[in-house]
Formats: sequence, C-alpha cells, structure tokens
Amino acid sequence: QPKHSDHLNSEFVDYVSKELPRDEKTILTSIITLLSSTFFKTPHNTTSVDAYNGAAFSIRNRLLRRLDGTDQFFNSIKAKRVYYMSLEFLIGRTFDNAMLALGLKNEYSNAIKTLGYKMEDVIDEERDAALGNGGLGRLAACFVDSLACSNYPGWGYGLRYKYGMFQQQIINGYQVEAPDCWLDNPNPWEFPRPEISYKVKFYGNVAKSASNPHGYTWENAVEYEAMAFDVPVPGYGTKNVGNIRLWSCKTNHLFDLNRFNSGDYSGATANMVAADMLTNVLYPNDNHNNGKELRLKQEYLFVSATIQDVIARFKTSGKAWSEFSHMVAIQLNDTHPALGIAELQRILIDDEGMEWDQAWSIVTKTFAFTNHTILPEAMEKWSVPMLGKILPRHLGIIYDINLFFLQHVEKLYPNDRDLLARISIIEESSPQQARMAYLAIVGSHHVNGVAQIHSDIIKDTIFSDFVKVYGPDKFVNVTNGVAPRRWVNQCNPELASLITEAVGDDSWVNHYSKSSKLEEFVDDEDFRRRWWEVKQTKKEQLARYIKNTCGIEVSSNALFDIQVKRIHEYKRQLMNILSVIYRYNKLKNMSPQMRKEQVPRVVVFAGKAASGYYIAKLIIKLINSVADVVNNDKDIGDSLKVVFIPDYCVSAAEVIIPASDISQHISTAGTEASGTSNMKFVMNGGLILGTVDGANVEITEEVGDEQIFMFGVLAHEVDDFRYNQRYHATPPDSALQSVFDTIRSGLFGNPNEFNPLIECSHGAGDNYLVSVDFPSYLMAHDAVEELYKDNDAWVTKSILCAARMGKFSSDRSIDDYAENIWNIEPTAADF
Ligand code: GPQ
Repeated sequence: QPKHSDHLNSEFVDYVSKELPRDEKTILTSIITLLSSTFFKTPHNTTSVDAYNGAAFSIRNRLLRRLDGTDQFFNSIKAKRVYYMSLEFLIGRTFDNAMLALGLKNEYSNAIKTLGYKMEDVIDEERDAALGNGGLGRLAACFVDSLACSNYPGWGYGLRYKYGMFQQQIINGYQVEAPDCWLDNPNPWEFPRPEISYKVKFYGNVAKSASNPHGYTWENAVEYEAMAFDVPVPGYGTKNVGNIRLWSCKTNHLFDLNRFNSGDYSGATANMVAADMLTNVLYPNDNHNNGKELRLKQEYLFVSATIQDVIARFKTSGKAWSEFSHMVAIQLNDTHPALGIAELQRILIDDEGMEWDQAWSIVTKTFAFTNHTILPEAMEKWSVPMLGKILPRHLGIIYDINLFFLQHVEKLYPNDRDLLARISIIEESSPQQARMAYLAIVGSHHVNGVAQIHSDIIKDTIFSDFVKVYGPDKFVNVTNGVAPRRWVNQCNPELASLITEAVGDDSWVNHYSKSSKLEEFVDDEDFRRRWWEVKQTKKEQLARYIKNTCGIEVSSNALFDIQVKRIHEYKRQLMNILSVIYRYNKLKNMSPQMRKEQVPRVVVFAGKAASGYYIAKLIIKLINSVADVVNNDKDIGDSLKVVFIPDYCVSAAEVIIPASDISQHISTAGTEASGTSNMKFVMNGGLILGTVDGANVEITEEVGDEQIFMFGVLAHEVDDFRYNQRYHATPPDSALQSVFDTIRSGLFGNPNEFNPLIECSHGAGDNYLVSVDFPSYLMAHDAVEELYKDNDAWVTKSILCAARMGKFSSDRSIDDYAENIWNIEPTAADF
C-alpha cells in the first residue's frame, strides 16, 4: 500500500472530500457524461435501460465517496466494528433506495424526465440482487441497512454468486427453474477490489510445525484466491454509507501453461473451472441442508477470506491481540459461517504462534451466533471424512474444541455418558458428523433466537443441554425487524406521506416508533378516508401487476388475501389452498343472489420451492390447477379469484405487500422461527391471519389481540397432537373430507397426481397438523369476512395496527444486538 502522506495531491484530496453539488443540472450532466463516455451512447440510440445505467452509475459515484469517508472515519476513531457474516444477502434493487437515502429522488426524476423517460420505468429496468433464499437473507439485507442508517461501524460479509436465486417460471402449472444471470448486465452496485484478495487452501495434509511449538503446517494444499467486491449500503438521512463485502473466486493463476503448451487445452483450464464453480451459484435451499461438498467449499472460501480480511484491518489499528475482541465483533448468521470459529483459532495458533487457551479466549469473546430454525432437516452437519479430506487442519481443531468442551461437561456432570453423547460436536453416526450448531454454540459468547417464542423453544428443546452446561445467560432473544426505509417509505410512498403528515416530518423513517402518532388520527374522518384510498391505490397497482404477470383480471374491490413466502410444508400453503377449494364449493352451492352477498376475494400466492422439494412443487401445481378451474368458472366471477404470481422476489414483494387486506402467516405453531413479512404487511396497513407462532406472538402483544385473527393449536400442544395423528388419528372433519372428495373427483386434473398432498394433510402423514387446525382456520376466515363487511371497524384496526409496529423496525433489532451482544456504539461520521 502506498503511503498517502508521501505524495498527497491536494486537488485529489479536495475533490474526494467535497460533497458533489446536489442540483438537477449537475445530476443531468453526470448522467449524460456517463452515457456518452462509459456507455458509448448517443441521443439516437439511448434506451430506458441506458437511462437507468447512467443514473445508477451517477448515484453510485456519490455513494462510493461516502463509503470511503465512513470507513476512514471509523478507522480514525478506532471504533470497534461488527461484521455480519452471512452466506446470503437478499438485497433486491438499490437504485430507488439510494435516491431516497441521499434525498435526491426529485432531482434524479427531473433529470430522467429531461432525458425523455419516466422514473417508474427506469426503476423497473434494475434487476434484483437475489443472493439469498428468503427470510434469512432478507434479514441480513435489512440489518446492514439499519447498521448504516443508525451510524454503526459495521459491515456485511458474503459471497458474490454469479447466479443468484433461480428465476421461477410457471409452465402448465408447474414450477420451472431458470438461471438468474444477473451479472449479464453491468452492475452499478458493486465495486471490484482486485487489490483486496486472499489465498484460501483446500485439501492436503497437516504436519507438526518445526518452528512453532503449538502450531501445525498445512501442506500439499490446493490454493484458491478470493477477491473482494464492495457493495455500498446507502444510509438514509446520514452521511454514513455501509458496505457488504462479497467474495468471488479468482481463477486466472490456476491456468496451467505446461499443459497448454503440450496441447492439453481443456486440462490447462481444469483447475480454473473447478475454482470458478465455488462462487458460481447460490444453493436454493431454504430451511434445508443437503450436505454437499461444493457447499462446504463455498462456506470455507467465504469464512477464510473474511477472517483474513478482518485480521488485516485489525492489524492496521496497531493494537495488541489482547484487544482483538474489543475491536471486533462477529455475528454468525446461522451456522453457515460457523467454520469461522475454527478458522480464527487456526490462524491464531498456526500463523500467529499463540497457545490454545489464549487463542480460544479471543475466539469465544469475538463470535456470537444466531439460530433461525428448529427444523431438524435444516441443521447443518458435515460428514467427518469429507471435512478431513477438504479441511484437514480444521477437523483437527474441531476435534480439540470438542475434547476440551466434553472434558468441561464431564467435570460438571460426571459419569453422564448420555449427556456427553448428546452434546458432543461430533455425532457418533456412520460416518461421523460434525454438528455445526454445536460448534457455533461452543465457540460463541452469545446465542440468540429471532423471536421470543423461538428463543424460548431453542432453550427448552434443541439446545437445552447447553443451557445446563453454560447457564441461561448465554442464550438471549433478539426479535427480528425489517427496514422501514424499504418496507414502508420506498414501497409505499403514498402511505409514507400520510405517516409524515401524522408525525409532522419524515423522522419516523429512522425512528420508526414515532409512527405511533398515527393513533391520534384514528377518528379523523378525512384521514381515515385517505388511509383507505391509499390501500385502494396499492390494490389497483397490484391488480395491474397481476394482469401483466399472469394475465388474470382481478377486481380491486375484493378482499385481497395474500400468502407470499417460500413454499414449505411447515408454512402450510397447502392448508390455504385446501380452504380455497372449500370456499369454492360453498360458493358453487349458493344461489346467485346469495353469492352476491358474500365478500368477494382475491387469494394471492407467490413463492419458490427448492428445486429438489417434490411436495412443495406439487403444492404449486395444485394451486395453479385450482386457480384454473376457479378463475374460469362463470358462476363464480369476481366472488373468488386465485392467483399464483410467478418469480416471487424482493421487488415483487414491494408491489404485493402494500396491497394486502389480510395476509396469512399460518405455520404450525413452533415451526416458524420468526417470519418477517408479517411485520411488513402490518406496517402497510394489512391485518394478519395467523397462528400463535414466531413474531406473530409479539405483533399480537403490540397491537392487541383484538386486532388480529389467530387460530390453531399452540406450540406446546404440537407434540401430543403429532403423536395422536401418527397413532390414533381420527378421520378428517366433513369440511376437509369434502375438499379431498373434490380433488379426487378429478375437477383439478388427474386426481392421483395430488394423492401425496392428501396423504400429508390428514392421518399419520399429517406432520404439520393441517387436519387438526383446519376447522379453526375456517372459523378464522369467517371472522375476517365479517369484519371486512364493516368498513369502519376494518379501517380502525388497520390504522391502530400500523401505529403500533414501532418495535419491529430492524433499527431496534440492531440496537439490541449492539447493546446486548456486540458492545458497539453508533457514531455519525464526521467527514
Ligand atoms: N430462515 Cl434456517 C430462512 O429464511 N432460511 C433458513 O435456511 C433458515 C431460516 C428464516 C426463518 O424461517 C424465518 O422464520 C425467520 O424470520 C428468518 O429466517 C429470519 O430470521
């Protein structure tokens, strides 16, 4: 690195330290300059994609200045930093978010207009950055947004997948996956940093070090290289700009010139191709672990580059190792980056020459771990032989961590062999498996769940042995939240201006609990009318989106009933579509007059199924088959429409969520760790139909249980009901039976095709208690309908709920982490 002070050019310093002028003329000039030079466009061949690129690159230049300024500032005050390590960041689009953050949306809109384009169209040219599956990845994106907006010294670390979450097409009712080639277009939101790259080893063997008495050397390894790409995270209403540093595998040095010269052209690139694979594609599994070798390599590439980078930055502070955990906090977003624990321990011992205990004390003061699920199929386990082959040194370290841990347990609970077997990081199966959640717990100072009920459940069930060993204080709750910037201000500007009016200014965007001011307007007739009109507007916008994406006409006068999330048995989209069939039958049996008196409904589904998840894909097919019948039934008309919107993603969510009257969060109690879209829906004035699960519980506490439609068995009852279903199941009630009969009649196509779905919604196959909750679910639907008929009562609930969501800003979540886990302070950058 050149030493700046030696040859500082004052003009250069001046240029980067000054904020660019914010007027429209300057902005227009910057766009035109980019178009004509960087993008080689003329006024004759510029299209709206080009207008997007010009404007996006222009605003990115503003962000990059602030990103560097923020980083320098935190260096200068030697701030303790937090690193949010996550294999997923579901960012979505950035352009609109950046304009709003910098307060330049009007100026950019006018410039775009002068060029001859409409801002809405230009915004729609951007492709989502879909480097995540669902809630976990979106949470990470909201968290880095909050870090930036609240002026915390914190960065995200992740992987730059060349192909993100697959694109979903629906063909003949079936999900078909297409690759997400998001980097085919220029990406204004990343900045390549070829000067920041690290070597990462795989395979080989270990040998006792000759020079380092505690250490080992890692020999005969294959070396890959990870290169940084920085993704700026705009802070709203602050100069601070955060960062997500994403690693990409660099391959050029692996080109084999000898093989090339001897004519073996494909052999010459074989190692390059293998390395390239590492950051090629995001695994499309949500709440599911497959144990694949390539995934293990991805995780390690990520972990190793990140830890090396964190250490390099720490070293520039000039502080002693004893200060490491006062300068660095690392949060593990689930177990996917848990190898970081072994990696830091390895570097401290093998490269820095520390003794085990000194290193381990640094490690365990640095890491904290967030668990996001209790589903057994999601728990990461790595086969020990595979670990030994790919990461021989780490396997040894994990064995030693386990040995010392088990010795500690043995001292506390002598002769309890069952406990030792249960709690061991190494599971004695064949082959042996390393349980990554256990490694994460042992290597962390705090472990948290993501909603109160979930944090309680993990202490009582999957981690109860660890509570015995460590005591309860290591296990805490941090309830999830969502970013009000994106999920209210950006996706619903119409509602945002009402909130701004109620609050008096836009300070609620960064201090969301101020939205409680809405409550004072709940009896204001004019305000109520406008509140309702905003919802209508958003419903009309969604109706247009549905028309464009599915070709289906829906009436915006209907009740919009929405369930959008990954397709899973535990989330029970199946129960929803079964209830739709029930409703359809009921409408069919009514006189036309009576049908007219019913509340018309549009039932919206969207979500992706993991490519290998057979039942989830079949649920999509059933939804589409039902939609086909219902939507084309002349008797039914507008009284019921069923829509499956393809390719659910962040930018689709921004259109869908503000339009809901009621949204469904109906997981079997105890299975959904938190859920975060539930929060977004209520913030946008939608009501909730849900089970007593995840964050629904705390939302109910905040808004009041009279505001919410809850049903179903409780988490603590689930085991008994499951046992009953398995061994003494009673037949499904007549309502559910009639639904099965309709499916079996062939109305929705080959009835045999859907047999597996019938099997898993009653009797011994009913793991998620669909048949148990079905009756109370139907009753809850009736209650929704009754209330919707009373417009006054509905609007009152809608306003009160939205007014009481202050707790669910991700700013509050981040404050909780900062105070209780990371011990870091916010500081507004001064540059
Ligand atoms: N979650 Cl383990 C995911 O989206 N993917 C995963 O692989 C795991 C969890 C979700 C979880 O299902 C939701 O209940 C949470 O709200 C979300 O993580 C964020 O905590």
